[in-house]
Amino acid sequence: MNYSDIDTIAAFSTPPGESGLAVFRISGPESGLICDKLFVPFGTRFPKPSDMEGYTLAPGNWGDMDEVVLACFRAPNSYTGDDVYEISCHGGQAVRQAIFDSVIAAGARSAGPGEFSRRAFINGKMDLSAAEAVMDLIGAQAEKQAQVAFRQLKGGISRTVHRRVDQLYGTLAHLEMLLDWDEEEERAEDRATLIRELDEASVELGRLSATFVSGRVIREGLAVVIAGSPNVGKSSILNALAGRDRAIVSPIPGTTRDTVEIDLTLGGYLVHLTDTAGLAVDSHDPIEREGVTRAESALEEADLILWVVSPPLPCVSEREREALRIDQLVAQGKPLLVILGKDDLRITLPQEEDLTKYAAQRFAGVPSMTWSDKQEGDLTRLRDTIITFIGYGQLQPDPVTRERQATSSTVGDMESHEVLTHARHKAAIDRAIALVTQSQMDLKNNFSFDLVAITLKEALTELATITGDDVSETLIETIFNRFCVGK
Ligand SMILES: Nc1nc2c(ncn2[C@@H]2O[C@H](COP(=O)(O)OP(=O)(O)OP(=O)(O)O)[C@@H](O)[C@H]2O)c(=O)[nH]1
Ligand SMILES: [Mg+2]
Repeated sequence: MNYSDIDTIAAFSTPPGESGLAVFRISGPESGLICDKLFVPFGTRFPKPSDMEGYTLAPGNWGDMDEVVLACFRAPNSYTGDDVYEISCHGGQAVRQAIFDSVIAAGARSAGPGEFSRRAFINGKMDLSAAEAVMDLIGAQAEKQAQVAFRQLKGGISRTVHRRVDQLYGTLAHLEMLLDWDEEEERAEDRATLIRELDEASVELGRLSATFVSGRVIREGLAVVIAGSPNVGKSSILNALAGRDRAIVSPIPGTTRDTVEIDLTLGGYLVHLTDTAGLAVDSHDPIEREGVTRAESALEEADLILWVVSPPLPCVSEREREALRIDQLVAQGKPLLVILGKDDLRITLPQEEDLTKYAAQRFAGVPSMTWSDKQEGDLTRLRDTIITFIGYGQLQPDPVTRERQATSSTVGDMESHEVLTHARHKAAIDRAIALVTQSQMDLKNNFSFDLVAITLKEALTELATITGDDVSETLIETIFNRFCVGK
């Protein structure tokens, strides 16, 4: 859709349906005149800018409809940067419809998705990465999601990117200065200095790019999949983590036939937890086979696998098959935690059924933990293990990793560093890194400074797409079209 950015737009910012209150927004040069036509003040009309006043909604021949609060935010001190009027009305269907119809009849246009934020961007009230964060904040289900979105909204990513942009402009200025000199005067030290300057920029950009691993998990949530043979206690683990009986638990193997998915928050992080059908071997039941296929595709998508093994141990061929599958997943780079389940039964079992020994032999090197839904403390240990994994990107971070994380830019020290949460930002940074590396190569190969300057300018253009300082209309439309109407 092509928008005009100068007319007056209007939309409800609250979702449809009955509610105590609803909020309607009008933004643009005509917004004050429109409100004058439709609302009768209780007292003096807006004695000061940014005031709120009580009004009666009296849209022409409809008679009085509602008592509302009108808030006026005069340009440029508003969300969009234009004159904005916010109407808090009663949230019933008839009142909402009356407000919408009369405001549109009085000359406003119905706003498209994200059009208020688009105006804020066009009017320089926020940059593109901040506008994207608005939607993240609206969609945030977990505390950490909201925290990173808010930091981005307050310009965290923009400031970090601008620091790198300034650094590259410094190098570009250095290059331009050298360009003005005669060829003969060019010295090897100049090239070496330029390469060194670009090294610093490249390292910092690389560091920022690496934060996407944890940033993506914070924004999108961690996909945790519980898998293993039938009847090992998978659904019981899902229920324990969920804190409610979401999946059916029974002593009959093959109880769970389809995947069961729930969202929960652990330590402020969003986690998408999936329970799967037991990976039964050689089943002839078509429903069971479909369940196994779905379990396998959930494993493909998993960020973390909880593989449950419980007594009694399976037969030898099944053990082999299980160990092989775990090896495959680990070889694919899938983080996997072996859960040695039904640990409360350990004391009743013969020595050869000891799962700890079994795991040490079969799954050597794969992190594991004992578990029972009957032992106090096990749930806390399991929760903490998942939270640690999100924080450190490892199931068992050694002290060195913990120390390193504490001084690097990942979730471990989010307070002092930014994390990238958008694939679009990461892609732009990676392209900028490739161009900076190309510039360094060209300098090493004694290519002309003109050529190096062109490549560096391309890198700067890539970084400018993050903040929206240099961005195509198509990209702007793509981003704002994802917004909801009224924001
Ligand atoms: N003793 C003991 N029994 C458990 C534990 N966890 C689960 N069980 C029992 O083991 C049986 C199977 O549990 P489920 O959670 O349904 O196992 P599942 O792996 O989801 O089984 P399927 O869906 O059939 O693959 C039930 O009778 C549970 O009560 C545990 O920690 N200790
Ligand atoms: Mg189950």
